[in-house]
Amino acid sequence: MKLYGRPQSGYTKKVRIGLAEKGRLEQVPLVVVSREESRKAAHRARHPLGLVPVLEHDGRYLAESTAILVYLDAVHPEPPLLPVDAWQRAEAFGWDRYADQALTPPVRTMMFRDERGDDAPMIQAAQAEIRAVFDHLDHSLADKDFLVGDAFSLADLAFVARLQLFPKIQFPLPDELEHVVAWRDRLAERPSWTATG
Ligand SMILES: N[C@@H](CCC(=O)N[C@@H](CS)C(=O)NCC(=O)O)C(=O)O
Repeated sequence: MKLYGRPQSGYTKKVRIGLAEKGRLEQVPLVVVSREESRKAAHRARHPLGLVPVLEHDGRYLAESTAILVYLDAVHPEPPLLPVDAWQRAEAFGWDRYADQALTPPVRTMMFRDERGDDAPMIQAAQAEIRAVFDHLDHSLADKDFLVGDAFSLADLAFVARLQLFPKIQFPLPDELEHVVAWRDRLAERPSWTATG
């Protein structure tokens, strides 16, 4: 197995966090594909959109971070990333999509904050979107340690690579959202955060 990606790519990190959770980070080497290379035919043959990450296994290529994590969870089941219970399993996929749709776009916008300045309307809108996500997470985490059931899962993992970025985008988690802050701190204590952050 090998993983095509970039160390700083959030979705590459997402897969590497899953590998670290399973104690397999060192066994799956990262083949760095630069942005320039990712647009060329060789990488398009691995991923039709020319994106990263892509997992290679037995001469086959698998695109999409969530699909890759589902595969890794099937071939290396311990510790599981997906709950067994049907409802909780579906909930975990729901959180994963929510992270993609609600958090990734404003965080990407915030990466350009220095160029645009804090007062730019798109930066302010991005900050408001991020705050709305944190409000929702805080509410959801009020009576539990992890987003789904009582264990770390894909639901939490989907947020880790973004949360790791918050110091860089200079967006401190609001102290009053105590459940989110405690959850972030729990995630940050996991070896998978340290290995990939
Ligand atoms: N839905 C895809 C998203 C992949 C994605 O957006 N990858 C980014 C890097 S994090 C990318 O390749 N962007 C194009 C580029 O950087 O040139 C997944 O989950 O794998």
